[in-house]
Amino acid sequence: SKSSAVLAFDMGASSGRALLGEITSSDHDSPGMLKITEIHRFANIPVQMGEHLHWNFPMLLQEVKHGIRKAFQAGHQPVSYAIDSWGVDYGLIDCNGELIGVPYHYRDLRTEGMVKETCEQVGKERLFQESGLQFMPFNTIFQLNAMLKSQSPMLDIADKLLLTPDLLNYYLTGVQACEFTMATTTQLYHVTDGEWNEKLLEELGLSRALFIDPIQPGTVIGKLQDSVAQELGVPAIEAIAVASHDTESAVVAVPANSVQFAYLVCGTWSLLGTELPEPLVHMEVLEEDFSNEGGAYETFQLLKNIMGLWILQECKRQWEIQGLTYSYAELVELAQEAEPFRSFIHPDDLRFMNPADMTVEIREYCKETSQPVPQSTGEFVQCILQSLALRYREVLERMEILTGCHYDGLHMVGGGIQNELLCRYTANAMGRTVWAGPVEASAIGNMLVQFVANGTLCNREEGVELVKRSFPLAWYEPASAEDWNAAFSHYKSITAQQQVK
Ligand code: LFR
Repeated sequence: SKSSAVLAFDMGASSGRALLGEITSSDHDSPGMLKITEIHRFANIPVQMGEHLHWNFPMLLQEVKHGIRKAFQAGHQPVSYAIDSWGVDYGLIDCNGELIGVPYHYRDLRTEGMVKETCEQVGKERLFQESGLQFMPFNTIFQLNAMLKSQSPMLDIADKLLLTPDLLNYYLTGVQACEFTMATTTQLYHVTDGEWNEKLLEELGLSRALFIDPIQPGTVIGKLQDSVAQELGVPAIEAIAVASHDTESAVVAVPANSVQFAYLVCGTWSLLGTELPEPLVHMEVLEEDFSNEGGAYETFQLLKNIMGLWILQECKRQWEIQGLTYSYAELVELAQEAEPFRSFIHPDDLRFMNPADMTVEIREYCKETSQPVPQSTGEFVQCILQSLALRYREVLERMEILTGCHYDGLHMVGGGIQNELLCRYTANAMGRTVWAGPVEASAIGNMLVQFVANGTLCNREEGVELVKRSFPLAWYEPASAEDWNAAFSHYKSITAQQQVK
């Protein structure tokens, strides 16, 4: 027998996908399994327009529409859809309901210097205590302050600010909503008061009216508006607000066996964290520059943004420009042939956030820190993957100090775990087990929240059990402890030269 199907859109910074989720069971006694079917996949390539980097928003909307149409064309009958995406980005809507300008990409350089300037203006400690967030230069607050500082007229005519998933849903349903987990990525949400930070908005000169009161994951936003349903030739299915921040959707799908678990959501970014019932906003957390992001089901996620596989993606793109095309499998193979522990980078040095040429940036870094400069492709990949694994260990150990918990191992989820060498290195670097899976964690977490919302699942816990039954985990046991411990000391002595926490 088949239960209702749902459609999940997971919008990543380099690609987006639509997956259909159905819970199937062969008979009444055996518990159901979650079956996921890929409906649609598309590249998400940002566009440099003049001085600024933007998302190709109309294209993204078109791809989502296309995904909905394709699901029905393939004979599926999803009862609802939901969208999750990267955090912080937004579109501004005018009083006629139209989009003002082209949404900016969070890597656009207009936020340069804005963390410092904003902190001077409103106070750094206070900003942390109220928002609970790590100071990432692209947080919505800094993007908006950059617009204010450049006297962008767009804010003058803006009626509402809609974060990416809400912006897409608006064009599909006609409803303007604000989903809670995304709201907490703005740094304008007061995480302990549980509402928009009115005082802060006022001090910055942002209108409170721009911000819609958040709704919780699991809330029905509305239905596909008639014009859209007609355009696509599909029924007017429901739109659900899930944990629409992709990281939070991924956490819902972590197949953990206890309440206290450590995870690494591994995609373009690496988010290393743990789930807590309350935000942790004391000074050591500020010191260590961790985030408390709002999660689904009244959780908070204490986590740290680590630059992640972006560094490798950018090298790969650079090599392609130079006419050298490699698959990720080939890159990993080349890495394994290269000498290990030769040179390290600090992945979170801001120079790696959006350099013109990542390979040049890595070379420069190694030169400046008096290390051997990577020459071959394999040496670059080796340097990136080993540095990431060591960084994960460092962040995990700091997190243990902050929470006072010990974590036996690390759950790795997301597309990045397809890089088995990274998983293995991570286990080795930490000296702990890595449980890898599922790959499509964000889409699966998205589906689970839809299934709980429509009553197919009783609660999140049932969803987690479903994930455990349906997706086998890959185990990585640590090895070569001595080499990796020595490498960790070496990594720390190199990276201590930067001021990055
Ligand atoms: C991961 C992610 C991170 C966020 C970054 C930028 O995809 O959502 O959580 O900090 O993208 O929005």
